[in-house]
Amino acid sequence: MRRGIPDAGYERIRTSRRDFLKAMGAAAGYIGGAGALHAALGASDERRRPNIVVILVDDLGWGDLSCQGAEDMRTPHVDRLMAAGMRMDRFYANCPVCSPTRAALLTGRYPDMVGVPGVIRTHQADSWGYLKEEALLLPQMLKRVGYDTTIVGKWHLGLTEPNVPNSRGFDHFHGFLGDMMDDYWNHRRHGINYMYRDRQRIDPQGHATDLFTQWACETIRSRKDRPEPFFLYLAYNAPHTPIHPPEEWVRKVQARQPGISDRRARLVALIEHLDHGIGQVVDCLKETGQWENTLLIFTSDNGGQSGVGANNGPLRGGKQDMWEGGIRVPFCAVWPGRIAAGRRDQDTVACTMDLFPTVCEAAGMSVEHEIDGRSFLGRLLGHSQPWPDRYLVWVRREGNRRYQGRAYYAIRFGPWKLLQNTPFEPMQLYNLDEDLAEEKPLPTSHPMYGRLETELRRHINRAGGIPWAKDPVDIDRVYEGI
Ligand SMILES: [Ca+2]
Repeated sequence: MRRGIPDAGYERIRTSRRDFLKAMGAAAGYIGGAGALHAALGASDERRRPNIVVILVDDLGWGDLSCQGAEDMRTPHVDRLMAAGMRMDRFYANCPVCSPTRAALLTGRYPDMVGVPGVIRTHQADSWGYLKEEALLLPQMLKRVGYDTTIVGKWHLGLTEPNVPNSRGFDHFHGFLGDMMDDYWNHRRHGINYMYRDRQRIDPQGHATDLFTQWACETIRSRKDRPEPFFLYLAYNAPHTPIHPPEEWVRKVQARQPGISDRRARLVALIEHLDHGIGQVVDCLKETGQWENTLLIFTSDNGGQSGVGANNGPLRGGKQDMWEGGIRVPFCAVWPGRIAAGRRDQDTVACTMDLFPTVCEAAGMSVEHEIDGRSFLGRLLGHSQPWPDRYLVWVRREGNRRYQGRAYYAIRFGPWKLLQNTPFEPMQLYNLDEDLAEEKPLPTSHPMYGRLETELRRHINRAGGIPWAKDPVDIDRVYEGI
């Protein structure tokens, strides 16, 4: 067992070198995976394509679930999901902050390859991304094979046309456009109401987590008995700051956990309340008879924010950092009858952008255009899918005093990881297999230092052709009225 990562009760899935070579031998058989699955689905029987539910939570740290080792927390519903399918221990968000990871999820590209290396915000002077208008989004792909597509919750990929959900492939949008809410109850950001139902501004009453749960359940119920499959992207804003749990949930945590700090109790309560909502969504899928034909994916967009009491387990750092605590996130995929329950993968290094081709393959489609992600559906289904090491790059551009509008990076290959946490510090090399906590930097003379540096430069050069700001920028142009 890797240090600090609980694994009781789970089958451990390891790939030895021999297994890997054997799998490579079988690769030709696997490469037809999408086609084979498509044939199995039956091109003429759209009803057999699975519903797809992606639950993306916001700033949930590696250790902030009871099944991930949080002893002061009870998250029975997500714990059950983790046990009901395949859980992955080496799953990464594509960025240590929100917008870029969301861009990677919906495009299958590195965030800076689609213009979103940093957070998109209301004020252009502090906005570090503009989603490339030509980028093909996951809901657009799924619509090609008949999916009904819905986003509930946080969009965070643009505030103006054409970068709003209904113009980028979602049939239905029920949620908010912005980067965060300053208040979970009134849902405003900088005093602006970004809550919409499709293109209509709304002003609902209630806690944001409850609203998104309710809207997700309404979507699921309304899809019952419909012939076409649905894609539901449920992007909760919890447990992102501000830490605004319903007070009764705080009291419940304080009664159960004597001695817990107020700060931690509030975060635990916000997460437990989120867990409760996810349980309702799963119940809704089951009650409407759609659970058996649903691929459900659960993950977080970046690590937990240390300053508000988040727990990133044995990992160093948190949100905003390129340390493991900033980018390594909980992950599971559940698909009754297709993904065996109780499996735990401790080897496959995958990330958010891999979900694009994985979901497309599960829907029986192949991806013909250029993407950076790689489907791991074969691994989820228990096939001997080869998984050669690859260079994985993380980027974030940010504008406050610490970052000055510049980008900082990490790159990983096999166990080797080169990273920096601001644009102004030297890159540091670690071997994650031997030093998961990233406490023992290796010398710059190490051969992997130069190799990773070179590959990172190649990536930066490649992404250099993609603008991350719209030119000319009209900073007064807002979503309303377009
Ligand atoms: Ca986030």
